[in-house]
Amino acid sequence: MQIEKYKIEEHNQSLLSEHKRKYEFAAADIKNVNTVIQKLIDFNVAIPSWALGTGGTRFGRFSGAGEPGNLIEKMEDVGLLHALNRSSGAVSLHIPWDIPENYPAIKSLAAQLGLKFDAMNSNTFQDQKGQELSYKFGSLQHVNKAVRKQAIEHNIDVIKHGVELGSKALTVWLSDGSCFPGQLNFRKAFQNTLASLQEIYTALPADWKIFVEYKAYEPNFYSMTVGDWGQSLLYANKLGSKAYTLVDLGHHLANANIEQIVSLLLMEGKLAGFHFNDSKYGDDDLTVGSIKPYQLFLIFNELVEGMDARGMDHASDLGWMIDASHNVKDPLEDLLQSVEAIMISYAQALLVDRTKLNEVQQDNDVVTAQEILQNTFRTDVRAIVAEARLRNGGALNPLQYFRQMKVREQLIKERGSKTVATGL
Ligand code: LRH
Ligand code: MN
Repeated sequence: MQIEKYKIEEHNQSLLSEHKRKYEFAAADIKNVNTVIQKLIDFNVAIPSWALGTGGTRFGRFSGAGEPGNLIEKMEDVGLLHALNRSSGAVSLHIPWDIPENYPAIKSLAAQLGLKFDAMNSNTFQDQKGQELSYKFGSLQHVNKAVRKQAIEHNIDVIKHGVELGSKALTVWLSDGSCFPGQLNFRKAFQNTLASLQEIYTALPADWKIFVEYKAYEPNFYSMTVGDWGQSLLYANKLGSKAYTLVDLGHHLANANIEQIVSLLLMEGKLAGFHFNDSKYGDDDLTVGSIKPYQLFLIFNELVEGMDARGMDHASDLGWMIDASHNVKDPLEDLLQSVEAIMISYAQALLVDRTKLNEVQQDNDVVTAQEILQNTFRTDVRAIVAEARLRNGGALNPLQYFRQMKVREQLIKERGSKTVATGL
């Protein structure tokens, strides 16, 4: 299913006067409003191919209807999101959940939908049918060299798929670790994992990057062999200049100061990018900005400050990806809300008066520093984000369009109600 441009124009026409009123009010206080809007137009967030169907937990999965039953339909769903918000112009594939059978067909569909292929994701956290050796006790860390070899070859296969599609990065998240004290020799597990990553690193094309994603716990519950940003950075520094640390917002222990981690990884030039989501307790993979919107703003505040300090290009120098799971929401509505939350936090971070903030930081004027950040966080930038969409050919209110035009109902008519998407 594709969305016709004239239908989006009709939608925008119906909302234009209200939008213009709100936009003029919001823009009145923003000196460089057109610069801000251009940065929003240039900014895209990659959609995870594994989060286009209904997710679940070990306690149950309540499948939705009209889900994409194959990679083509998943691409079409990402194309739908991008047609509505013009900020979802990339897809991140997970192998083997989304093996591209016909590269030319997938590439021409991506071009037609205006989509790029962001980082590829390997999977050595599940045993596939017909797989010779099990990953029950890990993959790149495994005590058995043959298991490590099998996992290394899988990652190299994933790179090959990515090269065919034009991707430029491999994300490696390892479920490797241990569940009980004494189960694992931490040093040997680290050294096995590093040696395995070095073989994968050697197979990287010259213009590729490898993203080492860390996670504090789950599915191992005593130790994870890439358990925090420090361990990931240790691997990335030992691997070389093409290796970076990927920050999944849900992969931290409670109350971790993620914005400080981001600032320091940026300072070191070792920040890969993000798996955006939100959480209250563990790796809940909830809608971005749905639980801790202020933390998301503080993270983007550090990103804009740190990227500008290094002269980085906001849109292309980091990996912007969502990694969420939709247990109770329509996957596409959830993703529309997540992209909107990211665009709002980025827009607000662009409005922070950095000159003034630097001044009051130099004066240890703690109160004014907080006022600068919280006044910006309490600034309603939704009309600015909507104006960027309007100028970029998108819908003024993507979620309203999705509901009013009964997009899910149309997908159900096309696909039936029994299709199940591969993924989490
Ligand atoms: C692990 C993770 C990783 C993906 C998986 C789907 O929790 O965040 O990024 O491979 O989710
Ligand atoms: Mn992730």
